[in-house]
Amino acid sequence: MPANLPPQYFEKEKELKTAKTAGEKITIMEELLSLIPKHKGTEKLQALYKTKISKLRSQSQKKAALSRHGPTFHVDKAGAGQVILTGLPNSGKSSLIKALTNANPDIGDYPFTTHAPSPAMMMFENIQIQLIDTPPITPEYFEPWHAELIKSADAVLLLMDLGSQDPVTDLNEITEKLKEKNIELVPEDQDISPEKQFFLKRTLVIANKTDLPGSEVSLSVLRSTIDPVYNLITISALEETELKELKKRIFAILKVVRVYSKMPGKKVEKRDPYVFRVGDTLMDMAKTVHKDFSQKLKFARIWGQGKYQGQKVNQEYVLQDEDIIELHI
Ligand SMILES: Nc1nc2c(ncn2[C@@H]2O[C@H](COP(=O)(O)OP(=O)(O)OP(=O)(O)O)[C@@H](O)[C@H]2O)c(=O)[nH]1
Ligand SMILES: [Mg+2]
Repeated sequence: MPANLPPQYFEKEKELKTAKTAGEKITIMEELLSLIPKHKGTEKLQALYKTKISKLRSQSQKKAALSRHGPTFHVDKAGAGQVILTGLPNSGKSSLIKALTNANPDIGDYPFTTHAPSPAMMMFENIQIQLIDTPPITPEYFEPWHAELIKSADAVLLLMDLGSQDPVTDLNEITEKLKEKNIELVPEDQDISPEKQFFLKRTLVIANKTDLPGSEVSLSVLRSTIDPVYNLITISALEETELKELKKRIFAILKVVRVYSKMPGKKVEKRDPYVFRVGDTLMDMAKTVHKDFSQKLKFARIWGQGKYQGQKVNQEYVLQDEDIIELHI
């Protein structure tokens, strides 16, 4: 079957020949992947790029681990989702990490207090979500590895400093730098097709430092620019206000559901849920619980959402947050 590659593909392919760093190569290959039409005739080509990208990623990771000074290029995912904190210097990224997790990052009123990415786990009810603290993005400084890290994350928290005189210019500076690397921030409820997942990033915009005198002025300027598209969240990382609401929004932006598996006749254990993507079905769950279940599943009973009390559901049933499910084989 012919591949039918579009002209933009061949243009982009030329860039690959001149790319120098692993980060540049990965970015170009991700773009090439998004330009390849998805059908049987291109499966081999898609697989080729995916293999090359994963090889380059693991090589870069090893290199970063060997270099004493180089920051880590890639952070292995952990927990129910990976969320990256982004912002200008001093916007309060590390302060927020400190407030939301058990991590104890360096915090300072000078730029680049944080100089390497650093993951930390945030507890949300009965699951853990991985947050990544990062160095700031500035008009002069935005390394390819940093863009890569954002592209592979599941969502972004963009920190805005309400102590700033001009938060709109701050916002533009960040979005311009991201755009240079083909990253576009999008609102939290936007659906993203798999081909675009590296380039469109669901984002919560967080206005930090509400405790500062005069912060209301910056806040109203910022609101007039981005509300209601982004439904701005206002917090003080220092005084730890509004963090409960923020945590809920972080969970929601990941678009995942928690599901509890229950043995017939036994009580449900709610400590350690399975985590699935919104839209996943009972069959996805059966495959995860045990490989045999996908073949042998006869039916399931469900409790949850205030409307199910042990009713039977079939394989296509779409899982909902906090469902309790009893699989019968
Ligand atoms: N008043 C006030 N100050 C804050 C708040 N959050 C952070 N700060 C202060 O802002 C300064 C920068 O905080 P950091 O958390 O280091 O900021 P950062 O974004 O991690 O900075 P870089 O690592 O340089 O990018 C520190 O002096 C913090 O104490 C807040 O909610 N209110
Ligand atoms: Mg920091």
